[in-house]
Amino acid sequence: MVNFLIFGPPGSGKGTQSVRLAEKFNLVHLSTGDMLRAEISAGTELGKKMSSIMAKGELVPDEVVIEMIAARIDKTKGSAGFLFDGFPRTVAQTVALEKMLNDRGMKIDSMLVLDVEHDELVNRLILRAEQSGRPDDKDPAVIENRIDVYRSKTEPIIDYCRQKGLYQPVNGMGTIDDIFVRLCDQMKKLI
Ligand code: B4P
Repeated sequence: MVNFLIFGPPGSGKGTQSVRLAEKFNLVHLSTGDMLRAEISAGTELGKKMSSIMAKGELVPDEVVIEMIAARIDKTKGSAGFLFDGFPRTVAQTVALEKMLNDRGMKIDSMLVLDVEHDELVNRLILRAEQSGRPDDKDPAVIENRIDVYRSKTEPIIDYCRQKGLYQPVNGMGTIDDIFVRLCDQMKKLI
């Protein structure tokens, strides 16, 4: 099992690239953003509680996403590995993920960090808003808040992972195809 984190600010291409990478390397793609949006679409109690937090661009509580991921890890035993997309987003989530994996005889093998300029992030999300109808993409103030939340709460994970030798920066500027090739080159070193 080889387990990757795909990491970067909102709009950096995590979700876009994860779909392709999971297919190429036969990994299980786990996106907490997708799982939360599925709860909202299904109109569950959890979805109702989380939708206003997400619409403001804030992070949902750690225990909610940790529980979701734990349930999915146990359902998908025996795969080639996991590709965690948008999770972890806090150091507490990272520690919880490490424990979850360690308890099951696994570990985080690599953290791929997409590096993208601020203006490009905003442009991509504004463009996506036209097609996705996602409330957190529609309002420029919410986009800025998501980027601020990333810098203050999520980015500290980079230092945590760097100390463990897991950090692998990847240039996230350019076409989707070019970035895919860069990510594949990094991943092939481990798979
Ligand atoms: P996510 O679903 O993770 O969404 P995101 O950060 O906006 O990035 P995403 O992966 O979807 O977009 P991508 O960069 O691929 O999170 C949404 C919300 O859920 C969070 O704000 C939070 O409230 C909550 N949440 C999720 N996980 C959580 C957790 N663990 N803890 C707490 N809360 C959590 O792509 C963006 C756009 O750019 C797309 O339209 C794409 O087509 C385009 N694009 C990508 N690459 C491009 C390129 N190279 N060139 C041009 N366009 C490109």
